[in-house]
Amino acid sequence: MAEEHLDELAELTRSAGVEVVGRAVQRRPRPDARTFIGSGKAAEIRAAAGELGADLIVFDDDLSPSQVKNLEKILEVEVYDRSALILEIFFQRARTREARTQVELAQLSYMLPRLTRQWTHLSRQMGGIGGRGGEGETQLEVDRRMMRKRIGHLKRDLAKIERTREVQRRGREGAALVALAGYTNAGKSTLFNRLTRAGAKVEDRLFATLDSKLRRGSLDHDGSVAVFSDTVGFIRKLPHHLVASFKSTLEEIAHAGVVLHVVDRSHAGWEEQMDVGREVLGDIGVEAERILTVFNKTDLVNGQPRSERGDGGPDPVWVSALTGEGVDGLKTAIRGRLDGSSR
Ligand SMILES: Nc1nc2c(ncn2[C@@H]2O[C@H](COP(=O)(O)OP(=O)(O)OP(=O)(O)O)[C@@H](O)[C@H]2O)c(=O)[nH]1
Ligand SMILES: [Mg+2]
Repeated sequence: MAEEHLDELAELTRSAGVEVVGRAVQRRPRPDARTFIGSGKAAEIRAAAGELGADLIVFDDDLSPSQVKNLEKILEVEVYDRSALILEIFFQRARTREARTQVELAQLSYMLPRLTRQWTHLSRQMGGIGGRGGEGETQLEVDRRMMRKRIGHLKRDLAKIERTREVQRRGREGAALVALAGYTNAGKSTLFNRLTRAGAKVEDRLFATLDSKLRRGSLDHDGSVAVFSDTVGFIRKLPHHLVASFKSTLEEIAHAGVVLHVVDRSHAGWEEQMDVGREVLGDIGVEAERILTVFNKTDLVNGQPRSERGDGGPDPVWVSALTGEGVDGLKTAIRGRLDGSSR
């Protein structure tokens, strides 16, 4: 399990544009309060990092602000935890105003208790906001005050964007909404393009999609259509600041009549990824009856019985978004669900 999780962390790191040169695993009954991994292991990693010329060390678990500080002192390189890395990827990817606002809000909330460290792109964004405060206020207090002010501002902005979204949603009433959801890199955008002929960006890297996209697609030859939505993917231990900030984006999924839960069936960790998907869907209020499980990338799966059942739920639909195999059957299944539901 640890190795699989580190494989994913390596993928995340590469997705942030950083080359991976080594990895290390520490097993201990409980984390060390000061350094998380213990000072012996830290010394070991410092030596390895020196040899490999590493200038960044990423931890798969979340670290407390003081653990990051202590580790950076011992390791003498920059230390990121999992949340910081994911936030960095989101920052790099955010394009629309909504996504940028959501990411900045999540980052500032993450940063607030950690104000002792620098985050270069943050200082760039924060430039020009606020100003020096009252007498006797330390730079740190000024920074904190500026941040809180900025957080308040971003929250108001987001609320405005959400109201616009709500209006758009009402304007769309009538057409059935089918949301694609699931683990990052499962193939949601590829399937979305198949279903709608849209040109959503498809990439073999994590979190290629951040913004939601809506597009009409036909469900059969006699003109029945649905509106499909493609949106941000899920991941194990998604930072809660991000979940809070992306609430409105995720609500797009919560409003759907049918949710296609896309699972990369060729992935070694597909079962865990499917569990994460179900958990997130449950958290945002999607009942099991609205979920249609889609096993994707079946062109990469050999010799599996196509009728294999999930864990007692209705049969998953097997497709290959890449080759198009099974997509007609999926459309039939979607129609069946939409006809069966009261919407
Ligand atoms: N072999 C195979 N590859 C696929 C299939 N579907 C998607 N892929 C590949 O999987 C990678 C990820 O596809 P995306 O559609 O970007 O995945 P996504 O779920 O939208 O990912 P994020 O937006 O990053 O969460 C790409 O390299 C696709 O070409 C499939 O059915 N078979
Ligand atoms: Mg995508």
